[in-house]
Amino acid sequence: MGGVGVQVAIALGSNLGDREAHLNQAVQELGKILTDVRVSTFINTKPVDVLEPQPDYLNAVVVGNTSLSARELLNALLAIERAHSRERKTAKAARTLDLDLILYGRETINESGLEVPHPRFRDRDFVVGPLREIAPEMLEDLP
Ligand code: PH2
Ligand code: MG
Ligand code: MG
Repeated sequence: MGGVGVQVAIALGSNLGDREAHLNQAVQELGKILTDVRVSTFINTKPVDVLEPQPDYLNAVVVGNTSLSARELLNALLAIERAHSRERKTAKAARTLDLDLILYGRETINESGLEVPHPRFRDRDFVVGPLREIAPEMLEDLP
């Protein structure tokens, strides 16, 4: 760990446009708000739990430390999504870039739009796999 602030895990996903460019740019942008950044391998995954046929996703996880509050971090993630022309027409629709806050230290937060640990991440191999690759210790002793 080391560094200042709280260690956080963020899941990245893209299944529209140049998926790799979206993820690479998101990693760069996350580098401005996190220190001690670790980036997983980018993995191609079949869509899970979606409502209509969709292209495959490119998924990854980024871990780092931040001095932002959870709400400030969430707002920063939403701003990065918007900068990638993310549209929110329907839930779970295909998207250029999805940035989900998975873990904020060991805190449990249940506020509108802000739930950590992310309520479904343990069932999502495309999050657990990359997180285990770069920060297996974060998967231990979770709330
Ligand atoms: N995200 C979803 C729904 N389904 N499936 C995969 N493979 N990857 C994702 O990132 C993903 C998904 C909603 O955010
Ligand atoms: Mg998501
Ligand atoms: Mg999301």
